[in-house]
Order: sequence, then structure tokens, then C-alpha cells
Amino acid sequence: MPRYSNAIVRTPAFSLAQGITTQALGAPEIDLAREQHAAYVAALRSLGVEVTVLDADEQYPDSCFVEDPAVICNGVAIITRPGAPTRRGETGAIREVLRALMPVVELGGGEDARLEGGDVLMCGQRVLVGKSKRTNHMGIKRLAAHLREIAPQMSVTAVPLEGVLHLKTGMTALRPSLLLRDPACRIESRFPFARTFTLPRAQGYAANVLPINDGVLIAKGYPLVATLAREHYERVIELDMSEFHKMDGSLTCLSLLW
Ligand code: CIR
Repeated sequence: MPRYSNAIVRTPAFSLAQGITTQALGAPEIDLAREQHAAYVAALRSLGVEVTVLDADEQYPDSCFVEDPAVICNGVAIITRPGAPTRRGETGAIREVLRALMPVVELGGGEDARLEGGDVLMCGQRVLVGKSKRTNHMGIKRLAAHLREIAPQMSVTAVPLEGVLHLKTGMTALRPSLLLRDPACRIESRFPFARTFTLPRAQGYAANVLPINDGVLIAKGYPLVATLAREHYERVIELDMSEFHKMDGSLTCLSLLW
């Protein structure tokens, strides 16, 4: 599974509740969100990842979801063009931070290309890219063009989807050959390289898992995924994600890893 040594995260802004959401779970409580975020950072560190914590950016309520403005592959960062207009400006600060750390390229493709990192699922040598409300055909084409240069061994497949925000909101890989899917995530594509385990609807949120080195982060309160995760990993870290869930956020969105 993926080996990571570094991560960037951003402290949730006090303005978090003003961010975008499709959930009807109430407003997030910022103090609790920050506690949950601190636990997330501690979990990454406990798995051997060096974490840089960026200050909160009050101008952008969704800016703690750092996964969306960039995609990192083979030590190169691709700065995306978020489909959500209120999030487009988040790329500026992330670009500056990443430039000091690695080569950085722009998505390109003009104003019409849209891509958010939450739609990019790396699964072994395969990259599945959600064609969602936030990521379009041109964005996927541009990502594929960059990856041909950066990681020619990887194949890119577009995955049209409905029902959830991003591809990774509704499907991630517990192992490269084991996908977990929230039934709310409607996908026509088939993935012959893996077994797809569809969770019961009430546990759908737990389809977003984050394998890191020898362990895996999972959302707390979803026993089926906890059992599955323990079958595959020695270290399973369960994190309370309640406040991020209210804002359509999940485990993967809170970090950029490389
Ligand atoms: C948004 O709607 O953009 C944020 N409230 C949540 C983004 C979650 N990001 C992710 O799943 N990668």
C-alpha cells in the first residue's frame, strides 16, 4: 500500500460552517472540529508521517480540505482548478507552500478544465478519476496528460458518478484489490482488477478510508469497516469525523500526502 513520509494539512477555519455542504447534519462545531483535526494529525504522525500544519485561512471556509486544490504524484504537484467557484482561490496558498517543497505544474486546459483532488483515487498503478459535479472531462484529460509525463506507468480511467460529492467520498481502496463503496455513490463503471465491497447504506460514509504505510485510518462508529480493516492491517486508527462529515468532508480530504 502507499508509503508516505510527508503531509500537509490546514487547521479548520472558524468560518468552516460557511463552507459548502449537501448534508443536512447541522452546523459543525469549530472547537470539536479542531479537536478532531488534531487527532487526525496525531494519527498521521503515529504512522511515521512528518506533518506540516498550515494556519487556518478564514477567507476560505473549506480550506481545511487541502486534498482538493492539488494532486501529488511521484514527487510532483499538479495544481488543480476546483469546480466549486468559492474554492478556486484556495490554490494560491497551496501552490506557494508546495513550490518550496517539490516541482509544481498547473493543470492547464483553460478556464473550462475542472478538477478536484477528492476525485482522484490512486489504486496501485491505476488512477481512477471521478467525473463529478466538481471534475469534468477536460480536467481529467489534463490530469492524464500530466501523469503521462510524471508517472508513465500509471493508467488513468474516468469514472462518471452521481450521488456523492467526489469519487473518494463514495469509494476508496482498502487494498489495491479491494474497493469499498457507499451505495449512495452511483457508478456504472466496473473495476475488474478489484473486488468491490458495497457497504450497507447506513455505513456508507465509512467507504472513505485512508491507508498509510502499515496502517489505515477509518471513520469511527462503523463496525463493518472496522472489522474489514482489521483483517488487512495491524494498525487500524478510528477517528471521529462527525464535524467534517457535516461539511461533506471525509478522511482523505484533510491531507495532501507524498
Ligand atoms: C466542499 O464541498 O468542497 C467541502 N465542503 C468538502 C470537500 C471535501 N473534500 C474531499 O472530499 N476531497
